Amino acid sequence: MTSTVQAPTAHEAVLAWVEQTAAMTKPDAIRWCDGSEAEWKELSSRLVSSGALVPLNEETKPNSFYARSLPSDVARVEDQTFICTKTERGAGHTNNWADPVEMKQTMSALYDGCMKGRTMYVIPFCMGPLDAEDPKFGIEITDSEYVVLSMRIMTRMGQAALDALGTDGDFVKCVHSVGAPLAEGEQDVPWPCNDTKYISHFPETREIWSFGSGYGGNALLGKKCYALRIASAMAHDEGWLAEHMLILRLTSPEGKTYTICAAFPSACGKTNLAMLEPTLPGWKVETCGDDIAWMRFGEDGRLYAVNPEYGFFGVAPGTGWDTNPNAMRTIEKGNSIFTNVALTDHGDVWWEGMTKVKPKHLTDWKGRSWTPDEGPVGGEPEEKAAHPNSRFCTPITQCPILSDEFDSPTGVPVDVILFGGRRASTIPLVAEARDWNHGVFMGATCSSETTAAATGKVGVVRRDPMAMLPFIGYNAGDYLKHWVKMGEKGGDKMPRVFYVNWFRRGDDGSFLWPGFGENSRVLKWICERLEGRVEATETPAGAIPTEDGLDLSGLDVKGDDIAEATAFKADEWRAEIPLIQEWLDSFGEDLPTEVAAEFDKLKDALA
Ligand code: GTP
Ligand code: SPV
Ligand code: MN
Repeated sequence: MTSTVQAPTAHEAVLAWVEQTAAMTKPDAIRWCDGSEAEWKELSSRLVSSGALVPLNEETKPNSFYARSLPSDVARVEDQTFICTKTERGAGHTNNWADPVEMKQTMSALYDGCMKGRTMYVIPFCMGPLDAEDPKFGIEITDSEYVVLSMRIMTRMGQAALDALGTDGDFVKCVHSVGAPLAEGEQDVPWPCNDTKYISHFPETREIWSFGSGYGGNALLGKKCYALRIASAMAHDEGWLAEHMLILRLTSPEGKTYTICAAFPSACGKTNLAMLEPTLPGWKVETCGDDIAWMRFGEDGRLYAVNPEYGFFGVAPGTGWDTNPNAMRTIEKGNSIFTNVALTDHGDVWWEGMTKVKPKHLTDWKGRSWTPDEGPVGGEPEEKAAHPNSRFCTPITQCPILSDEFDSPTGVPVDVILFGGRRASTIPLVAEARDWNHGVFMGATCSSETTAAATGKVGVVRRDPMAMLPFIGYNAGDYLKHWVKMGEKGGDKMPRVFYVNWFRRGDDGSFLWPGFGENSRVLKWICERLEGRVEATETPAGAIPTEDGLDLSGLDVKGDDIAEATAFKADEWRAEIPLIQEWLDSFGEDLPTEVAAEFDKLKDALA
């Protein structure tokens, strides 16, 4: 084994932990990642030679690669994701809990020798700008080159992060292994992983242990594991918020800029809204982030949002020139990794929704020859060419509408918070909260149909508080209480809260609202509400646009679709009450009284 003597740091705790992890996992070599171009070239070439990556067409996707995972390793594994706190209450009723000592015993047995035949990479990284007042560092140890390459896109990593950490800085210890040791001379497989998977978090000691999966959310530990689960626990202790939110800057034709943060569950539209191309003339959107927002109070008492990430790990299907042209422009610049999409005969990528006309021939995400009429050879004609949770991993700096404020160490002042989900009925297109606690209630009771971003059934309605159900790193009751307390602290300087639903459906099953760029019409209404320029109709579920409230100029929609999309329907809300009741009851004594009081108001108003 290569010793750590040449380690590019004098940080004692880092060195000791790297030694200790190597002693447990027993890699053939240890490699400290510097984040250089040369390192990217070397590791990507190695994966191309071994067949793990396919280089894409240099003309259309320069310096980009294609990966196919095993069909059993395509999404986050919520069933195998654990919050390990001393008491079961610490993790709360929405998480899988395990005793930290027992979990470490279980996983140590799995980690024992798990990196044999492989290199152990040490990836120093920083979530958020390196020049932040309180930069949040992490070090990920992994035996996957795919993870190293992806972390280089998704985070600020390498020697610069290690230098900024200094010799005694705090860091989150992140251990990852695909769990597939190689015997002497054994040939590697394209996607090493293990049927046994554990994604474990130790919020009390700020550690992450991941085993068995190579998929993004399970393996790129800076993302969901650190920047949401561990960071939400840090944020609770330190008085800030770590949220599953996009951050966008919207400028009106008069030149006024608003910051909007929006929490939608996985695969429910954050990336698309973050890069929206407004259909309304004169409005401009700039992107700060598409998945995670860290929000802290600034000196002026307002909330400021920072995107801790450095890349997009976006849902590929549905991304096209007509839906999200800015994402298309971002990936066109190359330097990206595509996973589980389809491959064209020209060495480019394709997925459902990219183009209206499907290519005549593709290689599908399972590596089978595929045609639009017949589907894959040996499969069913209706099988999609790309997996529904196939993803592009691409540098955020390539986004043509990236905000100048993206790199700001203090972030951007938040004017509006949106909650949303994927609901075929009940939830109107847009509704404004009466005040902060009503907004917290909206977030707390937010619900959505499940998507392919996590393993399990798709299309089942579940409550997803603040779009954080899979990502709250501690007790969900304490989390809601923290939201209430943040409002008490921020008072009238807190952002205004709205609840949106782009996914309401008509009797024929089709979406009532055109979505995508047309969502700018809803954002305009929200800005007008902020300016006190537009009236609204009060309903028990919040204030909704009046009949002529939304700017629909130039919008071609059929019949009463817009009226149906925006409607508050009391009977549908009455049917929702028992579902909300059941959800809030599940918190038991941990439910904040403020949230219970808002529910009482809703029930009274509907009675
Ligand atoms: P994660 O990365 O999993 O957190 O997801 P996300 O919230 O960023 O979701 P994303 O923007 O990638 O959207 C997921 C899917 O929803 C894609 O297939 C989009 O095409 C679709 N979608 C996004 N916005 C809209 C919309 O306004 N209307 C409709 N009908 N579909 C949308
Ligand atoms: C999500 O599932 O919400 C994602 C993708 O953003 S992953 O990083 O894999 O969790
Ligand atoms: Mn996400």
